[in-house]
Parts: sequence; C-alpha cells; structure tokens
Amino acid sequence: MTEYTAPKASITSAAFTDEIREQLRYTQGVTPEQATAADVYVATAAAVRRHLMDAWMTTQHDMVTGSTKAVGYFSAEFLMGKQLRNALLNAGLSDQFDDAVKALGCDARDVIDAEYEPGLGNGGLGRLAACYIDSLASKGVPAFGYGIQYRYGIFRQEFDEQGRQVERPDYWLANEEPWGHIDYNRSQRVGFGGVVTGKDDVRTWEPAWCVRAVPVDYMVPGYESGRVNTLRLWSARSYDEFDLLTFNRSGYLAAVKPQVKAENISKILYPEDSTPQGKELRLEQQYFFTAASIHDAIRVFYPGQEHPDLTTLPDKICFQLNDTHPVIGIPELMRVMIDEYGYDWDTAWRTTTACFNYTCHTLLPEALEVWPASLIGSLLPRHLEIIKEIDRRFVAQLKTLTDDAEKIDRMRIVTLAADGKEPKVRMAYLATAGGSHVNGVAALHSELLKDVTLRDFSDVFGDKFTNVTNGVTPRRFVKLANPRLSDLITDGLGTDRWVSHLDMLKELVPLAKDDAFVRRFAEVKQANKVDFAAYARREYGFEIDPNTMINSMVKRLHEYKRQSLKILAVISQYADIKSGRVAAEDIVPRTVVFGAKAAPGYRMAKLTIRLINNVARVINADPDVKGRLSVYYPWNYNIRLAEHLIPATDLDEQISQAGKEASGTGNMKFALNGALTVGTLDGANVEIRELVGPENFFLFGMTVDEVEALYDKGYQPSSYYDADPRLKQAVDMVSDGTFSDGDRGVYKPLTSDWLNKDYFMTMADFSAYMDIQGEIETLYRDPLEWNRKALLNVANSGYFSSDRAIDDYLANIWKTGPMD
Ligand code: CBF
Repeated sequence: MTEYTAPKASITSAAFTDEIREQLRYTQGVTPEQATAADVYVATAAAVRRHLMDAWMTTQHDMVTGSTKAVGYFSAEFLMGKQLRNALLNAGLSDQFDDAVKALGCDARDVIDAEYEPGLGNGGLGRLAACYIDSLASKGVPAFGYGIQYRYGIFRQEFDEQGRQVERPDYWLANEEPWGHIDYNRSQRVGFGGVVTGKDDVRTWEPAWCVRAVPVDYMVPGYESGRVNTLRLWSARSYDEFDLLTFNRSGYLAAVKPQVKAENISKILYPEDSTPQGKELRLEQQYFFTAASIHDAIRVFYPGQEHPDLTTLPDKICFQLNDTHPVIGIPELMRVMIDEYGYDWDTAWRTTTACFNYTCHTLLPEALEVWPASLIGSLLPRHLEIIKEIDRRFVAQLKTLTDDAEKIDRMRIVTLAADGKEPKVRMAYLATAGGSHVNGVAALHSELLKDVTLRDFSDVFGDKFTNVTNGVTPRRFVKLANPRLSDLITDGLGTDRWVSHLDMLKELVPLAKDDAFVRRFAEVKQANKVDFAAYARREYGFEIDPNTMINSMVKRLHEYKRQSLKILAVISQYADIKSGRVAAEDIVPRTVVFGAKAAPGYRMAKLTIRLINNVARVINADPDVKGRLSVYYPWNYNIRLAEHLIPATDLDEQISQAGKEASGTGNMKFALNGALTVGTLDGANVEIRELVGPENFFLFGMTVDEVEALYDKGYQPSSYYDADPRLKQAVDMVSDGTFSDGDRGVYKPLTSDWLNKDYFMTMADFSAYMDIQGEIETLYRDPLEWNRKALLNVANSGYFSSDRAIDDYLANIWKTGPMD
C-alpha cells in the first residue's frame, strides 16, 4: 500500500491564533482578554471562512467556465449539524485550532459548544442531503445544495413532569450565525396567485403577489479536494416592507401584513400538512425554493445573457429532487422555458426531463405527496395548466404503449374527478414522468418501489428505475465523532487515506483475528462509553454506568419503527427480574438509551414517548434492578447527541416492520462505529447484514413476504398476546397503571391499538425479538468475541460511505464527475 500524506494547511498555529485575534479585535470589537468562548467561536468561524474564500471563488469560476456538468441538489431539508469542527477539518486547520484556543486561554470544547446546532431538517432525509453535499465537495464535483433557510428549525423537544413531549420553538438565529452569507444582490423574485391570460400558445401569468428570495450562502468545503461548493438556502423577504398609508391610519397590523405573509414562507421547517392552511404554506415553500433555485441556476450558468440557449442546460447542471418536496420545479422549468424564453413545448419537455431526476425516500403511501388541483390552481395557476398538459400528453403516450385502460387511469398524474372527489396532483408520478431517473435508497426499497409503490411506472418505464443505497460521511461520523477509533484504524491500516476511501476499511478484516488488536478496539469502545457517561451527566444529569452494555434506539418516533417493541421488551425484562424468574445477576447489565422526536400532531407517537419516559422513571428508581437494567431518554435528540452516543453504543436497534423503512442511515453510522445491530430484514439492514456477515448481525422477525402473507390471512394481534406470557405480562403492566401511578386510562389508546389493530405487527414480532436477546447476552458475556464481531462490522461497512453513494449517482444518474 502506498503511503499517503494529507496536504496540510500551510499556516502555523501561531499565525492562525493571530488571525483569530484579529477577527476578535477588528470584526467583533473585543480584546482577546474580554473574549468569551462564544466570541472565539465566531472569530474562528470568520477566520476559517477567510481561508476557504479563494478556493470557494475558484470553484465557482471553474464551475461556470469549465465543461463539467454540475449537480443541483434540491432539498427542503439540510440537517447540517454544527459546522466548526467540520470546516476546520476540511480546511486542514484542526491542529492549528487546538493550539490557538489554548493560546487564547479557552477550552476547545467550550468554543465548539458555543455553536448552536441548526435544525433545518426532520431526520434521515435532511441529514442525507448534508452528507451528500459534503461528499460532492470532497470529490471535487461542482454542486449546489439548494434549500430554505428556515428561521425556526425543527422544534426543541422537552419533557414535562409527566414525561410528555413539549415542543418549543427553535429560534436558531437568535445569536450570531457566522457561516451564512446573505447575498442581497443575487435575490430572485418568486410570484404566487393571480391569473393567466393570453391565447393557447402564448400565456402570460400575472402573479397577485411576489416574494423576494434572498440567498444565504454557506461554504461546503471538500475534504482534501481543494474545492469549496455552495449550499444556497433561500430566505423569504417582502418587497412591500410595509404600507405607510395604512400605518398612518394607525392600522399597524394591517400595514405589516404583506411583509408577514411573505416572510412566513421561510419561517418554519415544514409545518403539519393536516390543515388546509398548513398544506398551502408547504406548497408555497416548495415553489419558493425550487423556483428561486432554477432561476438562480440560469443566472449562474448563462451570466448576463438575455437570450440564453436553455437547451444546453442539461449539459451544465442536473437537478436532483430529494423526495417529492421540490417536484413543482418540473412545471416551473417548463413555464420558464415556454413563457419567459419562448421555447415550444417539445423542446422545453426534452430539456426539462433531461435535467431532473427523483429520489424516493419512502414506501409509506401517506408520505408521497398529493396536492388538491384546486390548491395548485389558486397558488400557481399557470403551473396547474402545465401539469394538466403534461398529464394529457402523458396519457396519450401511455395509450401508444399499453391497451390497459385501467392501468392508464391508475398512472394519471392528475386524478380524474370522480364520485364527487376533486382532482389531485400526484407529485411522485409527476416526478417519474418528468425526470430521467427514479431511485430508491436501499436495494430492498428500490425493489419494492418497482414492484409495489410505482409498479405501473416501472412496467412501462423500467429503464428509469435504479437504486442508490444511502451513505453517510465518514468525516463527521467517524473521523470527528470517534477520534479514538479513527486513530486505531489509521494505525491498523498504516494510513489515514480511509477517511476519503472508506472501502479501505476492508483491510482491517485480517486484524479481527489478532486478539491484541481486538483488545485495543475494545478499549476504544470502553473509553467512548466513559466519555458518553460524562457527557450525559453534564448535559442531562443522567448517571449512566459505562460498564453496562449501551443499547441505543435513536430515530424519529413512528409506529412503523416500533419503539413500542423495544419498550415492551424492556418491560418484560424488568418483570423477569422483579418476579424473580430470572436472577438479577444472570442478566447482562444493560443501559437502554432512546432518542426520538414525535411529530407534534402524532398522538400515538407522543403517547409512546410518555410511556418510555415513565418506564424509565419506574425502572431507574427501583432498587431491585439497580445496576442491571436502566433506561434513559435524553430529550431533543440531535446530531450533537448522535455524535456522542453512536461511538459509545454496543448494540443498535433497527427493528422496523419489514418493508417499511426505506433505508435508514443511523444503522450505517452505528455499524461503522462498531456497534452490533439487532434488526429486521428492512431497508439497508439487508445490505449491512450481507456485508458484515450474517454471523455478525442479530436478525429476527418477519420478512416482507411473511408480513404480506399475514395481512392477507387476517392479522389478529391479540392471539400473540394470548400465546406469549411474556408479552401478556408486559402489555398488562402498561394497562394496569404500573407506569402511570395507578391510572389505568393513560395508555389505553396504545394498548387497545396493540391488541386490536397493531398495523405494524409489533405483537407478531415480539417473541422472536425476545428470543434473540438470549443470543445477544451470550455473546456479550464474551467480550473478545463481541468486539471481534463489532470490529468486523467496522471493517465491512466501508460501502456505506456517502462518497460511494455519490459515485453511484455520478455514474448511473448524473453522468458527471470531478472538475478538471
Ligand atoms: O433516505 C434517507 C432517509 O429518508 C427517510 O428518513 C425519509 O424521510 N423518508 C426514511 O424514512 C429513511 O428510511 C431514509 O434512510
């Protein structure tokens, strides 16, 4: 193996310290002596940005003048996490920073902690977008991330005394935010409402109101690529600041109304869509950012041109639609080409379909967006016309391809108005018809997409369908989050090149036979557990014993993910110890850690949160199980917590009902950090198990086919309750008030759902899940063997790098690569 030396930034620690001092004095106006950790954080961010500035400008220049096609990643969410450590790493300034903070008399941790984590995403999809723009930059591929700079990110989760979730607004911009550059000079006008006039072939849309989309630019530095891409998040501003006339008549609220309406668009990360108002706002957000981004791309790639040749757009940039949220971009590009630049329909369609591709991230029908045509018509009347015409032509095309009239009806983009139901626009169908490629996010998911969700489409347009299994960035989730493991890997491989070539982890496989190396690996895990315990004490006041098995289940709270299964298993184990059926000393000491937010309007999920908190309260206070079983639920799960918890985890839970989790990315992060997985054959678990080896993965539960067969047969959840005394006891303890101070009514909606409906078949998988616990405990009692398997998880998980995922997108979908 050839030795690789990472290029280091040429600046010395002393010089970097001076740069920070200069920022403190001349930008922030504080002396180094007065500076708080928060001041040093802002000054360091400014200093790092300066270091990246030349590479940023060169990248933009090369992108526009060069011949390499760029990628526009359209995503309603970018869950970036804290920026400082990542930017320092990619700028090659990590060591200089560590020295500089010491010289300035600060603690590095305080400086890092001073950064407020932006929550501009809900979970996996938004974090994936952040990983992908990191990998694009690290590979030197010209790219823009396009999204929204919400003023309020995902809510801050708290728990009240009864263990219920309380949502607090998360005003992440309350303090100085040094990373985003607001570029007023490159704003875009985005129209809404109004009327369309003109003849058939020349239509003019006169919007009723317009919003100013102002770009806020974030640098996205690549790791050792020398390239810095752009994440452009749009902020909505009003053109009519406020109406002075109305104001003078003392109508203050009426006077600021247009401003409030405009600025509301980028105010909150997508709200509930269960109300008409919510739906309208969400569609406004979607159109707002996709329209601004398309106009921006034309501005960037055809600078100063009044009559650009937009037929060349697909050679300059392709747009990846991250789920259905940005699909309204398809009719927007059609509108721009036809109405603003005078192209005929066919030319516009050829260009548009060549530009767009769509990634589907779900199998849950309710997550595939469907908009009432009337809503689109009132907000975007010209777009509705275009969508109807796309649909008309699409149906005509289908008629040439198949005689199956029912199938054609099923595939309509705009549903027919039948039985008093108003027509709806199916955004996933629009994306499939209006783009070149459709991909799922794990092998199983892509298969199910073809065979079930978009079956009719894959029958007719099979060539469009492909798979790109998700990936995660090894920079943030291994190198930065787990420095001990990183050092061990570098030592084992004799190089740190794995950080950008994660497939190299494979070369660790032989080391799993080396007991001395496995012991070093075990020491790393143990040290991470000690660190996590300290972190949990500091941040949450928890007393976690690092000498117990750390067993984590962190992800959004959703019935299909089955946190219920986990909590029922915990209750069952608790009951075993309490009843004396199992001697406490025969149980492997375990700390179960949950982390999850529930959608504010999702009643069952919120009740599950309450149950988990109360199970934790009862178990942690019970001396009978002390030191054997404990449960912690740190509130407000976010990236920072993930970065501490994942490296410390022994056992990770990926226990969704088979066929429901599109991929998962947490599963990849845990495996890469040396946790073993207990999981079902769902999402990317399937590939993880194949790659790490079935013997290094705890598999349980029904397969997709078994799930289907059981639905078909008629699922009776109560029969499982009757058949397994462990399950009966656990459910009964939830009903009988054990976890609600004797109140038998609190969890009734949950227990009644489990026994009567249980759509995601928790009851049916319970026994298998309990049975596998025996295997888990037996292995855990043999630390060398456990750690050998954990190490093999690390060694065989290189495939799950987002760099590999981006390679797949480049080769199979985007057909582009690094800049020359
Ligand atoms: O593909 C990224 C992730 O997206 C989701 O979070 C989503 O929002 N649809 C899925 O639920 C995950 O399975 C998937 O990993």
